[in-house]
Amino acid sequence: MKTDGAISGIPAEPYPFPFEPTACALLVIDMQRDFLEPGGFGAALGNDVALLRRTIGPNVRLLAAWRRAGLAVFHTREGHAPDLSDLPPAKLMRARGALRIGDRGPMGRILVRGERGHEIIPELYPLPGEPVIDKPGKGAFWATGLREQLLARGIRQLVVTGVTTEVCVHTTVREANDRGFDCLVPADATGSYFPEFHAAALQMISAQSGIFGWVTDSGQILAALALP
Ligand code: TIU
Repeated sequence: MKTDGAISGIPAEPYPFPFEPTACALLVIDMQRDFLEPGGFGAALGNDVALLRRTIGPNVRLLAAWRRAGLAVFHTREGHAPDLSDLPPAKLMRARGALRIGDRGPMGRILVRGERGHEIIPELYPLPGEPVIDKPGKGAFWATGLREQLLARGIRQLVVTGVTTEVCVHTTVREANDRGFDCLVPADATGSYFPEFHAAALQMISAQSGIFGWVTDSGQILAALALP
């Protein structure tokens, strides 16, 4: 990984990330059964969930380090009210495979709050006190109040992990960037059903001098957190 010795921070593309731990939240995007386990929304769209499961280990390690350091952790879940009143017809009509949002599958109704498939996977289950942002869209800032919650805690930087790289992670990073947050994305803690989209999405973040943010690996962030 290329680093610029003149700038201190976490080694990243396109240059080191100026990490300020107490102003930096870990934002774990949509690590839900519906995306990572068989029988959920991802699988219903025809995807192989195994492609996302390699992100679990890096997220477990990052989350543990973040908690140990006493830093801010936010989780998100994509999903809808049981009456689907927050589901735009356009989203319902386009995301259709074997099952549609709201249909009953092996883990309950697809992408509906309160159902088993909507839950965050047990490996990454939120601790009491860690905010869980329920979002009806792909981005974590739309219709959620996330920006206000981050600002209230003095957060200016985000380490954004989770799934999928080119959909909810990317949309969130773009939204955060426009709202003035610096985003660092660890490549191994994000994943896609389409490896080529994963690679391209990460390149899009760091290209053009970091047009949307920085890209690194979880190991670099763990090393930074281990420093005294
Ligand atoms: N969380 C998230 O990325 N939602 C998606 O629908 N992703 C897909 O890749 N389909």
